[in-house]
Amino acid sequence: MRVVVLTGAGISAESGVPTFRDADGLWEGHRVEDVATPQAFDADPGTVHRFYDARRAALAGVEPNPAHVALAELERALGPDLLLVTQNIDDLHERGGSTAVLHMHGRLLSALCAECGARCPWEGPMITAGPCALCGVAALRPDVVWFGEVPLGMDRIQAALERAEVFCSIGTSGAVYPAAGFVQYARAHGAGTVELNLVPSEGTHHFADARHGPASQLVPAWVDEVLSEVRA
Ligand code: BJW
Repeated sequence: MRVVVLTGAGISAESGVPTFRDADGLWEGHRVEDVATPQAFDADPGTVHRFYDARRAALAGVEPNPAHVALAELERALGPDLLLVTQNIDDLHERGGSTAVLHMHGRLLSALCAECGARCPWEGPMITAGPCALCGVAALRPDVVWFGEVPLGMDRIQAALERAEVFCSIGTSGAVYPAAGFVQYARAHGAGTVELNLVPSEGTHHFADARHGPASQLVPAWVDEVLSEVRA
């Protein structure tokens, strides 16, 4: 069975990672729309670095939850027939056992040189970063996709959505495009669609099947259903 899974901040919420648009979603009084733009970074790089440095440091205190672990089990069963796309920049899918995660909005543990485009693994604060090791220019920034920038891996995602038999969206509000449009695209190409979210998302009416509750319960149950179908 060919499956595309899209995850958002809600899958990491029970691990202790705050979401963006729930009650605790503000960071020091800023909405994500105010700090996650190239314009915000150009105007005040210190504030934007502190936002990402704090989130990178917080990774050390969180662990994957049963939803991440269940998706790793799905990967072991389906192999290349699963495309796991996450909007999250944390590494909880990998720590839960997934090995082939497409991070469409980038990763906290990577730095991007705005001058030459080089990427390098990154741990610790970036606010004090020196110059890029490749081009020597002091232009390192978080390797994440801000509003107005093009998400990563779009060709691969689009191709997988066109071939998918099942599209499952987990823990995302459906407020941010292009991810919010995946359900309609997959459905138009014949996929069954399922939403697993704490509450109905903005796009809940586009899903053939919408289940509401905590990801730590809904995801393992859904994975068990898929696995019994695959193994039948
Ligand atoms: C639980 C739970 C539990 C809680 N269990 N569930 C006008 C109309 C349409 C589009 C646009 C427009 N104007 C501009 C645009 C485009 C723009 C956009 O979408 N803007 C919107 C504001 C409308 N998009 C872009 O600019 C994107 N680029 C683009 O479109 O390029 C053009 C292009 C596309 C394709 C091909 C070629 C060209 C880029 C978007 C980048 C978004 N970046 C961020 C920051 C990334 C780095 C970082 O993490 O800091 O990505 S913003 C932020 O939002 C982050 C997230 O990945 C993203 C989505 O958030 P998410 O994951 O949905 O979190 P929440 O908090 O919103 O929702 C959590 C959900 O979980 C809630 O529903 C809870 O109920 C639930 N939940 N606990 C299950 N225990």
